[in-house]
Amino acid sequence: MSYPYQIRTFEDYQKAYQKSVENPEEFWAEIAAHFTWHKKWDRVLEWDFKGPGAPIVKWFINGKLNITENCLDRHLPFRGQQPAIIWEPNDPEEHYRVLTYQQLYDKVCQFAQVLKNNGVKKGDRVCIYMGMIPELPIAMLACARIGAIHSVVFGGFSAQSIADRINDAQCSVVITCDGAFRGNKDVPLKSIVDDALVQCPTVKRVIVYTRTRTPVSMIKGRDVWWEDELKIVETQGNPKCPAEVMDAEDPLYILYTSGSTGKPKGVLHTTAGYMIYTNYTFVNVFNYQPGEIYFCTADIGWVTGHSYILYGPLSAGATTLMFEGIPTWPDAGRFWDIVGKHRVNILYTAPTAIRSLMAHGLDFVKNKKLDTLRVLGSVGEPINEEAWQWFYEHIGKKRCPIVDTWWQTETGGIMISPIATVTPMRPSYATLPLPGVQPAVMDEKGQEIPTTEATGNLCIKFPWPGMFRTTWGDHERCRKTYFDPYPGYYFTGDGCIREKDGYYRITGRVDDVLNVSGHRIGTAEIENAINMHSDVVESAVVGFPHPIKGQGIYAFVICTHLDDPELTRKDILETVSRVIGPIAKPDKIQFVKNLPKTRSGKIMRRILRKIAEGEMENFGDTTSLLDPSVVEEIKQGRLAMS
Ligand code: 6R9
Repeated sequence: MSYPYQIRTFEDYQKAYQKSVENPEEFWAEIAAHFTWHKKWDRVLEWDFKGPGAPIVKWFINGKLNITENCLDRHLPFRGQQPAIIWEPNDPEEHYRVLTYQQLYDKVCQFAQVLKNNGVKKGDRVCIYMGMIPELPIAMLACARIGAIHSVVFGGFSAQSIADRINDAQCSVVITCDGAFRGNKDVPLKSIVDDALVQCPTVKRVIVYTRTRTPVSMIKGRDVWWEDELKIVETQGNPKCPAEVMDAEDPLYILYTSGSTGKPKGVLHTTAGYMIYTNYTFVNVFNYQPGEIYFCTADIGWVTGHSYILYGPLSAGATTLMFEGIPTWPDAGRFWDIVGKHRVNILYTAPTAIRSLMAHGLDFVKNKKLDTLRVLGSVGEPINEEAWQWFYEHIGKKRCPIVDTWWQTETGGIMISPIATVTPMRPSYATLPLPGVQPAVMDEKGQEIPTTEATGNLCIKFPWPGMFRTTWGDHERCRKTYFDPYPGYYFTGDGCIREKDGYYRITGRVDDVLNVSGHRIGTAEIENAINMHSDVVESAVVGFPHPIKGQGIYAFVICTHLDDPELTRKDILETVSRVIGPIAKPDKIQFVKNLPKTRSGKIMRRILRKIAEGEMENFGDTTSLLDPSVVEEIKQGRLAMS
């Protein structure tokens, strides 16, 4: 298969873009025609960003299909023997695994049958909490095969976070492993699930895959082994598992993400639009050529893994490499060893990883076989110029274009990005919108800025097929969060600058969402967790610039008593770890007596942000402060810390 809709020149891009704006329905229908459908759609698009039921977004109305037939079955006749997934284990001494399209298909069908045997039906929600092993995508695809909705929870989240997500989606089944290897650590996934399930009455079945041989307790009537269940399917004679025929708008998955309020939102993606959009953007942004080895270093627990380890690449018949471990183990040369070992052509990673590897020095890059690399990509946060240059020079050897891809869990796929080999690059710019994407930059009054040159908040004014449809169980919240701030527009939560030539530079979140090592975490979520500690009266969390993580977490905390600050600090970190997960642990905790509040009782985070940055002047307008002496006190405390 080659890709008839692959953009090869800048002129191609301009033409495609123009058509996607002038005639979006025809534009997407032509692309959709290259997929496998049980029944063609009646109409391409129905939408409303503004009315009382907004958002309403439906693509390929009444079209019928199954995404796994597009990711697996349709590739079998001519690339059944081609690797679909190459899996590199945590420990480089352990043998890697290769699953051809045929093998992946067989395993997905088999496990889909396991799910059926365990009572899973179309529309049921299945929580998946696993490490980065091939059984994770197998479990996801098996869900999609039978029409169940997967909800993958990142392996770094705590029992409490899992429980919240399971309860919000009312999952009936959990798929997990005994444990996961990450660097020199062994994370006891099953026992974390056990802790979570104490609070989850809807879960009737837990399927456990053996990875680490960590001892686990299996609860009779609830827990079963993946391997035993497969044997049952074999004794049933491995019945064929036909794909459930799904409506274009049937839900595919829920993925929880942080916003500015305390409770994570279940972002819902549906079937056809998501598939077509991830495929189109994968093929174009990375300029993927059939047979190439593509390596995305993300964890499948985040949207990048969903769209660009799994659905985008597999729907395109690509070879996707997944890595179980971490970039710095056994040493900081691991990514480059993997590139050499598997002859990787396209590498998609995150600025935080680049900065961390950069800090380890060039010795880890020396003598690595990087000559197969052709395209590099970055995602998750703005890539600073220094990291960009290092990546370009030392990894890409100035031969490989870098695609700085801006997008979000909600957008489903890449939105603003260079197209590799096509769009002229500019460090720290995500450059131009992809075909189908119509950005708008808003001013302080909430109006769209008409000129090309613009600075303001980034919105999107027309639907694209990959966009989310709602937040699970709470459509109202979806409207309030994303569509109320600028009526008629989807609000991204990001700020941006648009230059004279139309190039976009994304400047980061304008709401109370932090981006820590590329992970989205709401300040309110962290505050809620800190406040659970029995000695804590109140807390305020802000971000501060961090050389490796991009943003670090700074917490200002008021305690009832503070006999041993060091001990309390450790206890608070432990609390946050338990409530959310280690990724949300504050880098700095400053104990304070008061927080700077306005007369109306709002915390003035702007001032706290400055103090966290170490900036002690220029607080701007402070006239609404109730008690200015509070700021003075916090400043003194901050100076005493550093
Ligand atoms: C895909 C993903 C989304 C937030 C987004 C923005 C930031 C992502 C970026 C970027 C600048 C880029 N972000 N890519 N900022 N340049 N290339 O990361 O999804 O976890 O939902 O995060 O990440 O702030 O709003 P998600």
